[in-house]
Amino acid sequence: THTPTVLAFDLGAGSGRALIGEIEGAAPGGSKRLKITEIHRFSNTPIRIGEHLHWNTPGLLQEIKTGISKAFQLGYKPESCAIDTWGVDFGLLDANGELLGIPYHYRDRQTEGLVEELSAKLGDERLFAESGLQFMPFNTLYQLYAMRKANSPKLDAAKTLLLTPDLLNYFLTGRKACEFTMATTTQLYDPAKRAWNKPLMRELGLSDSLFIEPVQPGTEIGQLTEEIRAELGVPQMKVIAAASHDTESAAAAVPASSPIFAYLVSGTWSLLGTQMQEPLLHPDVLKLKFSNEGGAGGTYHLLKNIMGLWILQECKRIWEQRGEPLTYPQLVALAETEEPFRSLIDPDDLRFMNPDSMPEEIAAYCCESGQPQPRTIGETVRCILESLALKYRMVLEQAEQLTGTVFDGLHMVGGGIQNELLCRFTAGAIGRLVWTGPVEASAIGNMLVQLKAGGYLADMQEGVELVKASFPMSTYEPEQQTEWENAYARYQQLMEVMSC
Ligand code: LFR
Repeated sequence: THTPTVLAFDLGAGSGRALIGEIEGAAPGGSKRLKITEIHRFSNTPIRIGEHLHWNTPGLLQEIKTGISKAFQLGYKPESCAIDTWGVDFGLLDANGELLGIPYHYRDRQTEGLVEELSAKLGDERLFAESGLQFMPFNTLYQLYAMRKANSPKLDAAKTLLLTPDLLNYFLTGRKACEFTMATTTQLYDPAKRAWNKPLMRELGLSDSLFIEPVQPGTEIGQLTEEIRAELGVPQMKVIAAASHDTESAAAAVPASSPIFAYLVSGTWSLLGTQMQEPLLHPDVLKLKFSNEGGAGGTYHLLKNIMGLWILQECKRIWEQRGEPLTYPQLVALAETEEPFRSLIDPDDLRFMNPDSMPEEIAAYCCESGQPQPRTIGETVRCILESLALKYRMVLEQAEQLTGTVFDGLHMVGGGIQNELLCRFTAGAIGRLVWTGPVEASAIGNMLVQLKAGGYLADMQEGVELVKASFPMSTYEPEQQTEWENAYARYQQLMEVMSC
């Protein structure tokens, strides 16, 4: 029998992976299951060149090629492949269709101060009404404005802007496209008008013809070019636009049992949100700093970026440099035996975006807010994980306030759920159930869009049912409710004091 097979590339800020997805039991009467197999994994390390931080874009393309070769060498026959990545970043193409320069990394410091500058120039209400987004300093808007202010010759020469997944798809197929979910992360796409915000581009001295008309997830972009097939020795394969923003791929794979649910995509970032049918452009969304991002299957997602495990990843890197190379399980084990709620931070304080030394930055925050500074690695990790969990509660309650919904629990998906202490803390902090799984949500959501495009799923809801039938979910019950309630009261006070 025919086994529908697809290949998904999921690129995160720290690593990328290629996974094969197969629908087993697809024969009539069989109970269908999605089987996923990781065939390639690689690290994704930003590169500092001079003053700027860049992505290793050619290196990523090379890894994608390796993934394609491996798929066929291993005997799989994927009908299609698709790529999802982090949001906002892009490459610029010149008039000959060649890449201009090396794409910037969203943590590059070129956009420092620009959120304030554009808010003063254009007003928060307008910026929000025309984008529906929380003003994150790395949004495409601010990156392009930074290049404009620097009189970037690359920007002058640019004819087309392609967001990262579209750029990689272009390298594979020779076809330029713009996928919708990524377009909505730029802060240059107007969700009410469902069109690019060309007046704003012109007002900021940006060309209004850089961006291509968006296409929906599931659109076929093209086939592998002849050159790539010859280079890799592989047959024809379709390249499909996934819900190519990783967060939206992950959200599409949340095994929720009702259409209204709250989720947390946990990785380098923590994205906490809920699926909607329309963007919510109410002024309170601006006030509470939530975003409306386009999703798969015609959905919109109301969500908030929380700094996430980045803070722990950075501490780990610094401790390694200082001769303390600990694994995540070791770090978590140290945190587990430390005194609870000794010191707390706001993970979303911008000082944590890209500091030179994360542990020192945490200590400085604690000192400035009149709390004891973490003295040991264990104390620091405990502070990070408890603070994240408390922040999740705050944001979950804000999402409820904005949508007028009460959520009975929180679905956590993504690599971060392997940190069981964080899942336990989250259940404690929110005082409700936490369901975890699947870990590979982004890759799975990527596959679902391909399988739907291939005609193997009627709609995305059928995809969610497939996820439920295929991957186990764990449940965490809330513990130590009095302690968490007290900590949350303290946390709210801290947020108030530190935001003055
Ligand atoms: C998560 C993510 C977030 C986006 C951030 C930067 O991987 O895609 O959704 O805000 O990365 O692009």
